[in-house]
Amino acid sequence: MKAVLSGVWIKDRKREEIRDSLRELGKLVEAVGGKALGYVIQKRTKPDPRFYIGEGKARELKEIVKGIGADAVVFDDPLTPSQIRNLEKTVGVKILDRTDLVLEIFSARARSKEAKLQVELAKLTHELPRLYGRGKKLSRLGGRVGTRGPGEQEAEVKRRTIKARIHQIKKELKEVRKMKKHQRKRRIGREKGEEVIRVALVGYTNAGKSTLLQRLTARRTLIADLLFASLDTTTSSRKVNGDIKLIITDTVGFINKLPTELIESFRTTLEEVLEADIILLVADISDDRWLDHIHSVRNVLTELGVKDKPIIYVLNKADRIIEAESEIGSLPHPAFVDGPAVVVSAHRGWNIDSLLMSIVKTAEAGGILRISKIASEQIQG
Ligand SMILES: Nc1nc2c(ncn2[C@@H]2O[C@H](COP(=O)(O)OP(=O)(O)OP(=O)(O)O)[C@@H](O)[C@H]2O)c(=O)[nH]1
Ligand SMILES: [Mg+2]
Repeated sequence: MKAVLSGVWIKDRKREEIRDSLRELGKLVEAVGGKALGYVIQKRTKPDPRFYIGEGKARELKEIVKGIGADAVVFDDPLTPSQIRNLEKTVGVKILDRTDLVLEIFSARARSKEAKLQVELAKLTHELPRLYGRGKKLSRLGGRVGTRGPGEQEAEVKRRTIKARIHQIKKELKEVRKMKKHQRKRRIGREKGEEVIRVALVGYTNAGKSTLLQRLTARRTLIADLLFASLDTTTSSRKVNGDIKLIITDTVGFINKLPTELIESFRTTLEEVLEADIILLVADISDDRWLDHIHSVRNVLTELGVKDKPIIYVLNKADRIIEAESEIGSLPHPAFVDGPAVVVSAHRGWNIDSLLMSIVKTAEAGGILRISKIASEQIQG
């Protein structure tokens, strides 16, 4: 795919915001094996309901696409089915949006049965409303207004097939999920009287969550300089302060404008975040946008229903901004995060002890240790 990136610049957004969002979109294009050739942005007060960008701009886009030999245009925001149709007709190449790309990447990366099912579910959920649009359009070929043309019948059959498949996937997911929960319990069973802290690693994709899990527990999972390397949750454990057991779960990464279809499909996976006592929100501080990434992760957490859970901000990849571990102490404390923050390098193993201390302290302050002790006493009794 050789793509032109496109979007609208709504007045109240900052120039850098648009630029960085497009840069990220370019990375998504690369992640599906394509190449971003350039971009076309239009300043507008609001998107055009029929073409998203203006109709005139769409015609201009056609010339640009022809001129530079692109075979697709990728929009930075979700398009409606009719906008896609209108744009495809006018511009003459494949029209995609951010959601399509993210779904494509997830689809290519899914390995486990659970991940595959979840991605399929998200794709079908994404496809369904588009079929409605298509059905309406095709039905016009079928004859008079109000009759059901052959196009609409065909779309109706397809819709029914998709709905049945969605139902089936949800059932299968429930089964897979039950099994996984059982396995997890067996693998990381709590011994009698043991104190436990359950920690979930969440964060923007590529922030270093899997690297941190490996650093903390020596558990190997896929670590890669890729968007969305991990789609499955991985849980592993270690001891801290002698005999407190830390159970740590690595999860799928987030991105700005994460498609709601995906959040919905991965909800069960992400439920492990809801079960956790403490959230470690991992961010890559060598990335200019790390604060925005934290905000967008916070938004997804809210969407998932996570609230009143202690969050520790883990500011990772410190080795990219300072020379040595000893310089961490002289970094200014980030006053703009609303919780304890620990600067680390998961890669180099810097400041990991402070992170562990912060976890124990947060657990003590939140009464988490005491509660799990009572729980285990009840188990004993
Ligand atoms: N320099 C440096 N690189 C790091 C550090 N932590 C992780 N990385 C690199 O960043 C990239 C992403 O790391 P992962 O651990 O796979 O990131 P992730 O958050 O699990 O990403 P997803 O699974 O895609 O959400 C890899 O190339 C890592 O080697 C760090 O502390 N310093
Ligand atoms: Mg990962």
